[in-house]
Amino acid sequence: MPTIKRVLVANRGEIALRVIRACHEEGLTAVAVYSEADRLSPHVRAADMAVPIGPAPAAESYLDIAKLVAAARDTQCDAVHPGYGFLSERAPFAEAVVEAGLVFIGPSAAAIRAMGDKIEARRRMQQAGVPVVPGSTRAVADHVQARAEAARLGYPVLLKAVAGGGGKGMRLVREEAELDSAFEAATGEALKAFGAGEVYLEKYLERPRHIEIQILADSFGRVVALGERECSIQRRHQKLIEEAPSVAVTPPLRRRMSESAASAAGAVGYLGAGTIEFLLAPSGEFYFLEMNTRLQVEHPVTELVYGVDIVREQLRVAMGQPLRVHAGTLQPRGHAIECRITAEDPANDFMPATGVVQYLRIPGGPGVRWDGGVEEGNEITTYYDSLIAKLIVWGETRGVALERMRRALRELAIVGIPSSQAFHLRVMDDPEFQRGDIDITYLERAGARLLVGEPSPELLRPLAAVAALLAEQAAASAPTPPQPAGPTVRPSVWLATARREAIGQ
Ligand code: MV4
Repeated sequence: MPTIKRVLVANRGEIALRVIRACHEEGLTAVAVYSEADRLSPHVRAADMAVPIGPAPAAESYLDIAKLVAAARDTQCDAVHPGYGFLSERAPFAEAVVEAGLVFIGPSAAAIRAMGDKIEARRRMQQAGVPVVPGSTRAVADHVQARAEAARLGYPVLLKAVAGGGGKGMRLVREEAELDSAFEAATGEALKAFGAGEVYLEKYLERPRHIEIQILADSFGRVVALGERECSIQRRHQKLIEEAPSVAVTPPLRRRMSESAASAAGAVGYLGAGTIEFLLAPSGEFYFLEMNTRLQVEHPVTELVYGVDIVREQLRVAMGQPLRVHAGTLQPRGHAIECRITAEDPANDFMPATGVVQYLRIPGGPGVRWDGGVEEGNEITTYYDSLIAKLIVWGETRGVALERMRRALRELAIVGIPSSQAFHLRVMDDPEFQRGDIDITYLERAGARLLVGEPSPELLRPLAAVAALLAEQAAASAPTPPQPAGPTVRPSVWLATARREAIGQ
């Protein structure tokens, strides 16, 4: 049984902090790594030790396998947690960690590899009795093969990269006339993105939901499914809002999808936390899409409705301990919603924004969870993704959760950088979202009505500044209240803004 006392957290931001917290609750020490851009990040201070791993560009820091393995060795770590993104689904990283005599907190390199090859994954799933979308069993080598395969499946078809995932190298083909150029485009994009140009074909499903099943597997051969997450609200293959459970999944459907997901995990000898993505067609049929062999961004909604700490279970499994969850007793309780608060400007086509977080008011109160990795004074740069935090709420019903999310979104204040906050509020207010009437085309279709009426910062700044000045004047003319002992109160950001504006700077 592997003894683990110290874990290297090979990641940054909110997920590094999330993993460090789990380590501490499990009685383990945690070692952070950080690039030059992340010197002042909360995850660095939360850890028991922190190792600098190089310059800001990820290729020279968070993606450098040799540096991460060396950091783990130098600090006498026993295990490495990869988080999500970066090296989390790179088989060579899992191999390098194991070769260095450390535990990789995740599945085997072989399982990562099998699921990374989309045709191999489809083959294995079919063998395990998991429904897959009708499609090719081999890569299509040229236009001739592509035409024959598309004719067999019937249009519309999707060209997908064999090494793909995340929508890269994917092309929708509605009729034969479009096939040749789509084949060229998909091949070129796949080659550029993955260094492998092979593509294959699938029948295109119209307006499905994206539903995924969380699984956990231990080294005693037990696989447990923790129900579904509804992840249909996406933009350019970036999820923005996730919830659990899905309004479209009935208990019998949940049972069938969970059984499929558990077979899928069993088929590759899976270990730890993983996710099976499905497309749920309007007909009610579901199809395997891909397996994510890592912890996912949206794992907290599952944690809240199942009362399970997925990261602590990952750590336990890696230590050779049995899962603490039992398939027979699992029932979703209530409803959870997650909004990804990103430094992106919805009014400007969701362009990633950069800048310093000058002021941050974090929502709280009953049923509210904030998984963040940024604090006041931190700079959001273009080196990494634009996630500021995940705001997650729980309620007894979907309606209560929705109201709670609105309340929490109103409590949130972020000054210094544009964010998706107001956009999320508009989604919460949208009747279609409220009815649960969503599929993967929701954001595209709802786009315009979700974007209207955003007050511009140019309008808000002087208004806020005037409000701050008036408040200061009111305070000055009021009788002086007794001053509490303790640190001096910091001047308001708005007051500073007002003074700056007043002197024309
Ligand atoms: C599909 C599909 C429809 N039919 N496959 C997008 C990313 C990659 N994981 C697979 N994707 C899709 N595959 C078939 N046969 C539609 C998508 C898709 C999608 C899937 C999930 C969530 C959002 C999406 C947005 C566009 C397309």
